Amino acid sequence: MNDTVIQEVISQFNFAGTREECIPYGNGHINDTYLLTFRTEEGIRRFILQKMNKNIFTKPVELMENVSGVTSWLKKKIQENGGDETRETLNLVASKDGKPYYVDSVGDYWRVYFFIENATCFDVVENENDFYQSAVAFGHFQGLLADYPAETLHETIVNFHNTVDRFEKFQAALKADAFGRAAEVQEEIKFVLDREKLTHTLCDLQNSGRLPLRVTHNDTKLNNIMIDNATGKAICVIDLDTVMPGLSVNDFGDSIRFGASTAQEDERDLSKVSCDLHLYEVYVKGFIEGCNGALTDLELDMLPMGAVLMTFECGMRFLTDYLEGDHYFKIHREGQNLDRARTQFKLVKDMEEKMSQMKSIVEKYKN
Ligand code: ADP
Ligand code: GN1
Ligand code: MG
Repeated sequence: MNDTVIQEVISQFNFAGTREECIPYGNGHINDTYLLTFRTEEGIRRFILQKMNKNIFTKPVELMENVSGVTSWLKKKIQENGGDETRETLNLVASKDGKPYYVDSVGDYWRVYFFIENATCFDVVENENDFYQSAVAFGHFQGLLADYPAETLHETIVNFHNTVDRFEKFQAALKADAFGRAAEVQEEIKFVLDREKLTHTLCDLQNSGRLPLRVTHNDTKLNNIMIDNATGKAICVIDLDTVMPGLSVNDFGDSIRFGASTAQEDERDLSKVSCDLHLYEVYVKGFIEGCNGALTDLELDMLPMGAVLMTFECGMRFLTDYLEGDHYFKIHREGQNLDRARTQFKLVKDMEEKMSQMKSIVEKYKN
């Protein structure tokens, strides 16, 4: 990143001390994230500096209204519950003009969060307790936001988890085949086209009102949770860009897609990729506990479907992006989005085979 721009941005926030470094940080696929370090008289102070992806988040001001609203709400709830609001929610640093963001001279939007110290984000489950903790935290997160005035939330990405719409976008990308890549991925394309009917399952239940709309996170990857290094507890849910009204089963499903997989999201050796039913069970237990009785019977019954559909949808999104020349998800090597799509489809296939076991596991924790 151009250091002049970084200088400009940093000068627009009130940081104490002298800047030590500003380095790219984390494994997010969307925003440009930096770790920003200052040396002050009291010691080292760290911050997360993020350039928001304005191609994806086309209304950054509204997005930041959501983030400010949700973090203020969570702060109040955490204080009421006797928690530590400096670590249990993201805390924004206001810019010099009092806004929760700064627009630089080329029109990019930046924000700063206090760095949550002594906590870790995991890209794979190293310890099943971390996964269990993340389940409780994501379930609990929904509970804390259950009475949030949902009508004040902006839809930051329209149709974000509308799987039917995602399917239509996939078909459009396939038809255009702008990069001439369709011919080499016929097997993956067939995998998607064969499952058109599946894409309607949750959307139909949502449209008929049988599944309730809740305030959900919508991007519940394990690496969007911070685990306290000392206690092993999930302390903070991060990456709030997609908090919007949505389905609880999708929040559940996206966590399974990422965390119950036996391999990384972009693993090339597909023999390593499957859905680990033990990890699935660990998450089911934690999520149901974290939701604390809030889920309806139908939501509980649809949890396994949420896992299949979120995985399928994500695979379809990776494949769409591959066909469109990788403009959405960041890639670090050629073919990475195709590799990501392949792992997701392998997982879908595996989950389809394990569906009856996945249902029985939910039954076990239902009451
Ligand atoms: P993206 O939308 O690109 O995934 P995230 O907001 O998830 O961006 O941030 C990327 C990574 O930066 C996270 O996975 C986490 O490792 C780190 N991170 C983000 N916010 C904080 C924070 N307040 N304190 C410590 N680390 C953070
Ligand atoms: C993106 O922002 P990040 O890396 O946590 C994406 C999710 C996908 C995920 C796949 C706003 O999440 O929807 O499931 O990549 N976020 C957005 O890893 O599109
Ligand atoms: Mg993230």
